Amino acid sequence: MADRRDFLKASVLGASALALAGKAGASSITAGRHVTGARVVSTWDFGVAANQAAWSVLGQGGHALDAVETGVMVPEADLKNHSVGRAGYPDRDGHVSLDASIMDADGSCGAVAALEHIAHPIQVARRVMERTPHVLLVGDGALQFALEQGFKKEELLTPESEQAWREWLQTAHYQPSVNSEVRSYGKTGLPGGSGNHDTIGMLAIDAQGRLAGACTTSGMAWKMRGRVGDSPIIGAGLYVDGEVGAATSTGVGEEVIRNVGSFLVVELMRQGRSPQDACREAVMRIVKRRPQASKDLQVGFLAMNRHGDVGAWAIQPGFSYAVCDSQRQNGLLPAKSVF
Ligand code: SD4
Repeated sequence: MADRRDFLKASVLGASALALAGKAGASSITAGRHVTGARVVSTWDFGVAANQAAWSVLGQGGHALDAVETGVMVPEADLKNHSVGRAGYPDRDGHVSLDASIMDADGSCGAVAALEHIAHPIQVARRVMERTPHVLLVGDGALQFALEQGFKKEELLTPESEQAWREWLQTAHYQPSVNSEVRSYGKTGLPGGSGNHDTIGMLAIDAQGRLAGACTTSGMAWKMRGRVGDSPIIGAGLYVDGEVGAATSTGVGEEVIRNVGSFLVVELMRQGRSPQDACREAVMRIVKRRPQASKDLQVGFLAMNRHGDVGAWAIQPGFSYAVCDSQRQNGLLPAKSVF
């Protein structure tokens, strides 16, 4: 497949050159019918560093579930990343409120939503999965559970994020912008927005062929207090079925929830679509339902099937995803898009 050739070339060129390649570059890779090695993929340019952390698990023969948890903790801790974990931009009332989910190949899953004061919500999501009879804990109940589990209560609003919030308060205009992930992190040179949302979704397959996924975010900056996006909603922001594949999403969560996006991508793969084609179809469902609104919003899907093949698609140009396996540690690819 030409896409694979482009990907290999791009891996050599490095992440920034790839980003500049824009829509002309590869947007899916096919590693053959049966991948024998491990692979991890994740959304946006900050996925490169996250993948490397995940690879520290996968490269040692570790479990995909441990890999995705370890990987997404990198942007959760990154003070330059203003919408995942610590230093995330707050809601319109100044509270940093975090959403996260994790899912294993057998359908086990856990999530937290509107969780405050805990720096690594993905770890709490995993505890929900492994130590409770539930799937999703929210708000004060999620915080109470986290504290019972020994997590530290912290102030996550940094001076920089607080200053950005105070500047936003001067107009208090809520308008999610396209690809704000890029400018908020600021490395790729892809077209950006005003920096009010970003999310890491990560999918991995380990050397034993086990799939897992994780997704974590502080959601849309300046959101209403109590707003929950797609990221902690199993089937919307994340879905994994070990017999088929895995999918995750980024962008305006309301549109993803309305279309149960990640579940849809996995079901399309179950019907025989490639990961890229499944992502394209899921994006088109959003565009067809709301053609006018779609012109000004971004949603991107990223998918991996049970063979380790990867694909992505977005409404707008500018969505990138990072790929890491034994051949290449820091590939960053631009996804194809509707517009
Ligand atoms: C949300 N989907 O909370 C997340 C935000 C996001 O890129 O992914 N931004 O709606």
